[in-house]
Amino acid sequence: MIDEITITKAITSKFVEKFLDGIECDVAIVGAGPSGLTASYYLAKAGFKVSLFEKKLSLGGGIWGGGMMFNKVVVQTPALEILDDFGITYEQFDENHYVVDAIELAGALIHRAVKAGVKVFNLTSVEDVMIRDGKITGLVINWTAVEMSGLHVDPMTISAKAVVDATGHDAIVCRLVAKKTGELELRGEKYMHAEAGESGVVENTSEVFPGLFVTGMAVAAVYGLPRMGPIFGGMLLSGKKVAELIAKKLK
Ligand code: 48F
Repeated sequence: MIDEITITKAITSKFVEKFLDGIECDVAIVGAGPSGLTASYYLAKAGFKVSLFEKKLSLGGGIWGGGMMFNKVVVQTPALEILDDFGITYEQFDENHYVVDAIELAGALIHRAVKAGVKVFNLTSVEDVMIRDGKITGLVINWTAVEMSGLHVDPMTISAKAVVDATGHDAIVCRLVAKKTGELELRGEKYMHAEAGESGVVENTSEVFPGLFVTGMAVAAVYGLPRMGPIFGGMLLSGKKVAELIAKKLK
């Protein structure tokens, strides 16, 4: 027999169990676009406890719409090994450009991240950071619905040994740290130049403040790099690189 109250109890208890476990993590990732999802997967696979916070209902960030709503994206040769790790299909267009279905890319990144053990909290906005002795020690979170409706409800906190800003063009976490500490400067994303943007994002993926790492388009916002449009290899490579940097630091 199916019972409505059992359904309510099952959802509530299992969500609270997940939330309680996710409150104290090794790595807190903010933003579930291509870079955040990739980073979360490699970190969870390496055995770290990862909580991923996404303000929207669905994960995937800027993947779904491809280029100008044509739901295909381009990936360059060096990132093919990441597509292989995720079991994502690609089609060669010329010697360095490969085409990936945006829906398969988003779906596979999400699926593999969750299967690797990443705890995903969607509908959750990061609105501030916690700092102790000059180092980021956690995040301040609230339901996106609270923020959207302008309700006067206090947020709550989670702790992490490392935090990743994967919030894309807005670089929200870096922006907060810059504003509140005066110890970080955001140069702002520049004009379109796909080649320079792609390599620059990967090269500059780094720890920008003690305990705070940056990946994906947020790197361009911090370091003043060009944008690159619907080519996604740099996002995947940056996500993998930030996972490696954090793994090295935490181990
Ligand atoms: O924008 P997004 O996809 O970031 P990304 O991983 O990838 C960029 C590409 O999609 C594309 C591009 C590639 O050439 O230019 O734009 O750098 O994903 C960022 C995610 O962060 C979420 C946001 O909803 C999106 O899904 N996000 C932003 N602010 C917050 C947040 C916040 N305060 N709290 C939680 N999530």
